[in-house]
Amino acid sequence: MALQFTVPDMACSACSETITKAITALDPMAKVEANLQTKQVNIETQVPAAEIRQAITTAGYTLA
Ligand SMILES: [Cu+2]
Repeated sequence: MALQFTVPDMACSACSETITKAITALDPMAKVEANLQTKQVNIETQVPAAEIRQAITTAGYTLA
């Protein structure tokens, strides 16, 4: 399942790293692409969107 989220407070590569790790902690097989310019995070995962959202929020980021 391909998910796409916008994370406006993802400002630098440390942010995208943190977000990527939060997602891969849930699903080690997940493919995560975070774009700092567009603030978009594209995720290919089997984990339900609600859980991915939760992980990003718990990591300290806000979803648009
Ligand atoms: Cu940052």
